[in-house]
This record gives sequence, structure tokens and C-alpha cells, in this order.
Amino acid sequence: MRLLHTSDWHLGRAFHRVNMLGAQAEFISHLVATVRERAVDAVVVSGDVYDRAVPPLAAVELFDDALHRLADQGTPTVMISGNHDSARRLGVGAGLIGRAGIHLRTDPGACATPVLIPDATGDVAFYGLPYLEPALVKDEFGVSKPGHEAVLAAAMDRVRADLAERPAGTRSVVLAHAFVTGGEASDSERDITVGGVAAVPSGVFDGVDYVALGHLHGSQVISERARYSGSPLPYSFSEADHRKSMWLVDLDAHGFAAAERVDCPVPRPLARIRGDLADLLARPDLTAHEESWVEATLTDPVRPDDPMARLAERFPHTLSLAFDPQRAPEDPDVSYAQRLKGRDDQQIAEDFVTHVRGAGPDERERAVLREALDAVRIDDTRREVAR
Ligand SMILES: [Mn+2]
Repeated sequence: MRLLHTSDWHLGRAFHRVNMLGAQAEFISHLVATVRERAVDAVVVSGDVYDRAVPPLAAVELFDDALHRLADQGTPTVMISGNHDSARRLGVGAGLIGRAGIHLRTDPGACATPVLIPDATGDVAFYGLPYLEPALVKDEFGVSKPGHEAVLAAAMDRVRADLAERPAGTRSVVLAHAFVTGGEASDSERDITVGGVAAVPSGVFDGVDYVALGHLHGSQVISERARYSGSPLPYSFSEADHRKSMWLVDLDAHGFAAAERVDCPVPRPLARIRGDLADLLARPDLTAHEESWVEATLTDPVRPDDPMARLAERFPHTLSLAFDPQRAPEDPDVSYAQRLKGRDDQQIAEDFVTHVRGAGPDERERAVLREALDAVRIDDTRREVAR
């Protein structure tokens, strides 16, 4: 049995100001081609199909297209809902869609009812654990102390109990959307929990042959038999070093046999560059990034004029601009009161401009500050008189 493991498509999500639907459609085509060319027996999608509970129409249409193309391949597919999906909305029509071989598992109560897919040596049982929000499912699983570990452990107890009843030699795959201890996050997952400990020890998933994890957006190996596929596309610059991919996993008669990484198409590489604006516009080693999506951090001590337009002349795909001016640190031993001592309001205001911009106010700006301070003083005087 050969399965293809992917997750975190986040259909409808943008990358900064770039609409990613075209890249997402290209990924779907790549997925379908991989299923065909690599003789895949089952596809598993471990949550976050969509980016939000109510996705834009174009994302719903792309998902519809993906379902049709997967069904046309005749390759069974198992999908779960993630923390970004609305389980109820994603699950609409699941019964009918299931007849076409696409199994949407969005009901926590059904997590121990597997999708059985046979190969030459018997059945492989696919258990889809949709994202389990502890506060919402603690009664369903009868756990007294709510938390990700408690509800996932209870769900896995049900899975192992079901598996124990099946014929010897039945192999098992679990799909789960969770933050497993030891996994490395990026900036684009968005919090899986509000308060409390989100991470779940990997031992919770003991007893099955492969755990197809979703939620973390970087491809990673928790153990040989428990892996994150990561998202097929980057959704933050923190993923600049990621290699976006899927796992092609082979199960033999005894369980896990091998896993191979299959790269996803790269719509445009990411680059994080840092330095003074003049350097970034001149450095020869940055030529390779001229066509990349760029995040630039400018270190100029004085904020340069019109930095975005100037950067865009060399790096037309600059999407993010940050400032981290490199200046001599202020003496931390001097207290705020000491620094203000003997300085009038005008001087303090001018110091503030220098502090935030790196350069003090020019003559015109000084006049504006003076006028503003005068206006406040006049206002105060009027109020005194009125009293
Ligand atoms: Mn996700």
C-alpha cells in the first residue's frame, strides 16, 4: 500500500498581498499527477483544507475541482478538518462524496470508525481524527480535565480498541491535526489553542503503523512513523528555509516500510534580506533574489526616503519591509528623570523625533513642533481664564 500524505492547503489564503489561488491550483495539479505517476493507492489530507471557516467562493471552487480530479483517478482519499476549517461546513455532503471514494472525516464521534482500504495482504484501516477542540469535545470523550493531550489520548484509546477487534495483520494509519511535542512551528500556523498547553506527546499515537500529521507548516519527522507533511506553499517569511513537500509512504504486510519526500512546485522562492538600503541595492550576492518574494529589513540609522519604491526597482516582488536601525545604545544607567532634567518641552519633543527617526527635526519641523506646543499652552491659558 502506497499512500501520499499532505496537509495544510489553506485554500483561499494569501501570502502578504499575493493571491495564492493560482499556486494552489498548480499544487492540486501536481498532487493529481503524483497520484497517477507514482501509483498511489490512497491520499491522506491531514486538515486545514481551507484557511477559514467561511472560505471565499474561488477557494470552494478549487476544492470542488480537487475532489472531482481525485475521484476521477479512482484513488481513495481520506481527509480531516483542521483548526482553520469549519468541521460542520466541510462535512456537508460527506456521505455522498464518500460514495465517490473521498472520505471526509469531520465528526469527532466517528473517529474510531475507519475507512478500510484493502491491498494484496489485507486491510489498511485509516482513522481520521478531525481537529479536536478540547472545550467542545471533552464531553464526547468523557474526559474530566480538558486539554489537547487528554482528548487526543481518549480518541486514540478508541482507535486502539477498534483496531484490536480487527483481523490480525490489519495495518493502521491515523490522520491527526495537532501540535506534537518536539515539532517546530513557523509564523503561519496561528494558535491552535487559547491558553493552556497545546503540545501533545508523540506517545499518544502509539500502536499504529503511520501517523499522518497536520498543523505545523514545515515538513518534519517526529519519528519514522509519525511525520508532518507541512503546507505545500509558504504562508509566511519564516518559511523561507522550508522545502515544501509531501510524503510518499509505503506500507508492507508488517506495517511501515519506507517514506520518500516528493517536492511541491515552487511558485517563487522566498528571501529575507537585511542591511542598509544602499547596500541592498548594490550587493552583487543579492542578484539571485531579484525575482524572489522579498522581506527586507533596513538597518539604516536614519530612515531613508521612499524605501519601498527604491527597493522595488531592484526587487520588484518585495512584499514586506521592516526597520531595525542600528544606532549606539542609550546609556541604560541614566534614568528617565535625569535625561529630562533641565530640558524644556520643545527640546524633549525634538529628542523624541530624533529617537524614532534617527535624525532630528529640520527647521520646518521644528516650527511645526513649536506651533503645536504654543497651541496647547494657549488652550491651557484660556481654560484658566474661563475658570
Ligand atoms: Mn494549518
